[in-house]
Amino acid sequence: MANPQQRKKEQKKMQKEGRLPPGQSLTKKFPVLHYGSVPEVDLSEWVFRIWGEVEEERRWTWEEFNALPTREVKMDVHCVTRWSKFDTVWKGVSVKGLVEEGIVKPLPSANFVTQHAAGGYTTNLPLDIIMQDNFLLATHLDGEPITPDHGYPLRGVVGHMPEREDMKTVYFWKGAKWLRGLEFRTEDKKGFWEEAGYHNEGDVWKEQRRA
Ligand SMILES: Nc1nc2c(c(=O)[nH]1)N[C@H]1C(S)=C(S)[C@@H](COP(=O)(O)O)O[C@H]1N2
Ligand SMILES: [Mo]
Repeated sequence: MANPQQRKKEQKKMQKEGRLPPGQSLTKKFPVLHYGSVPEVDLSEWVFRIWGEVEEERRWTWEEFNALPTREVKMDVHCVTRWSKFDTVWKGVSVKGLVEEGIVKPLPSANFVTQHAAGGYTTNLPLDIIMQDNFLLATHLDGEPITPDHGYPLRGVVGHMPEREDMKTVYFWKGAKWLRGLEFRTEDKKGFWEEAGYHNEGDVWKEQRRA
């Protein structure tokens, strides 16, 4: 386990490199945070859906989902409760990739996307952010399937890619664990924590924690 001195040293390094957002501190652990309990999953009944403002609705079984093209993305994830975890490597399906390959076709009327999770959790983002390289429908973290606590078998993930100043980075709550579908929408609709008073946009660098 990391000793406190080592943690401080690494935090300083990240700060120097401009990778530590305001009000955050580095953790070597991976805290578990969610409302409610960890849902049971039966992969034989699992279905992932994309619906709403798209040319055609999509549905994939677990097997079909795993046949979609995947990407690996290294990111720093920043939780609104002030911990940051650096250089996490996620593998999964990119929405940008699905759109580029013509597998999903958003209508011109699509402006926002709501992630829907098992158990009713939702979170909302502009389509622009869902289409960035730092948003992934992730099945794996650091080479291993995501654990049940962290969203098995699939979660939304959004984080900071240090070399990519062009992309907006939002807090980690904007990635739904136990993700079951994406709803493309014309109008924005606040999700679970956004309704509870978290900032609707949640930009990490602007410290948009609460509304
Ligand atoms: N389904 C679901 N996803 C969720 C949440 C939740 O309550 N339910 N909480 C969010 C919050 S507030 C955070 S900080 C992150 C935490 O992810 P972790 O437990 O993997 O660290 O998950 C987000 N995704
Ligand atoms: Mo959170």
